[in-house]
Amino acid sequence: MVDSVKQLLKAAQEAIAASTDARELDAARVQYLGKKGEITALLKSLGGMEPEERRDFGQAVNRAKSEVIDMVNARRAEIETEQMAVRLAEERVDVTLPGRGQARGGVHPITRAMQRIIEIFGHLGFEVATGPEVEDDYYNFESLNFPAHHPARAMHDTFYFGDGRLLRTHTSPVQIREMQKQGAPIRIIAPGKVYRSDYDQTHSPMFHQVEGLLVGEQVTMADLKGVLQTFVNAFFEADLDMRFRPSYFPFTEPSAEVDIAWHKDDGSDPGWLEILGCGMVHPNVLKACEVDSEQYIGYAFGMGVERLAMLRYGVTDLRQFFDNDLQFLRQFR
Ligand code: 2NM
Repeated sequence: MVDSVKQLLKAAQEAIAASTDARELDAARVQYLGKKGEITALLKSLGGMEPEERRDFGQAVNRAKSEVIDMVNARRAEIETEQMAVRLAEERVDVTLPGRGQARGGVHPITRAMQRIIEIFGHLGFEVATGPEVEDDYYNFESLNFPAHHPARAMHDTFYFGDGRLLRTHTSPVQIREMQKQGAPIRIIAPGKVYRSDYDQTHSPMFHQVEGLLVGEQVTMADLKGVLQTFVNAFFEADLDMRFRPSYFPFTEPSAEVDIAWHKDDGSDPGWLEILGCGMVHPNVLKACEVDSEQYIGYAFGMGVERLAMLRYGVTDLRQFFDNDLQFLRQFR
């Protein structure tokens, strides 16, 4: 009888040794030790034996059972070690290999120009204000003293959503919102994306603007000119001649366009180049923001970032800023 246990033990040992992964090993374990396993069946049969026989046989079966348990555990540890060795070999990393050349990215020239502008005005005490790109007629036009059917609205080539909303054509709405919030005095710039339905060598339907606004007591156009001269010299890192030329904007009175004396690289005669617009904030704009236009006076200005970046970096087609041609962009790294 005990011989049969030995045979069973031998068969179990072979099955366990033959198992090559956790699943096969578990199948072998279930075959011998499971609820309906062969050793379990022998243990169940003890109940029907004579006491004499039962003692020896019981000891043999119990010993066999603990041996099989030990064998399963030992084999499980072996399998785990084998599998770990395989994984380590497969996932081996050669730390001596040279790295793949990772190209260094760079900041887009428009972003860089924008950061420069923000930094320069930051030194002059201007805080950055931002606001929504989707606006309505009130903030984009009406509060800025655009008469209802004034041609200046058409000049802006506005994108309308058809439900009263529109894409802002300038960042002035940000200044209105900020002035309504903060009141006067105030000194802010509003950088951001603006949208006009226009597309050629010098126009893109989305472009970037920085507008500035200062409102205080006894502010003059000379203050405005001084700030803009300082800005222009800092931005172009040069001592540039600058002039105000009379112009018209609904939101400023008087209004001016600012030209700088520009020497082209080709050696031709210097000429005047328009780079921004400005003026003294129209009293109606202050009134829309509930700022007392008797006590307060302000100046404002606005510039196109692409235009300034073109001049600063010698780019001749504004569309290059939006093509994302890496050969073009790498020049600014
Ligand atoms: C320009 C030219 C002149 C301007 C006006 C305002 C506001 F909101 F305060 F009325 N912000 N920016 C302004 C004035 C913008 O861009 C050519």
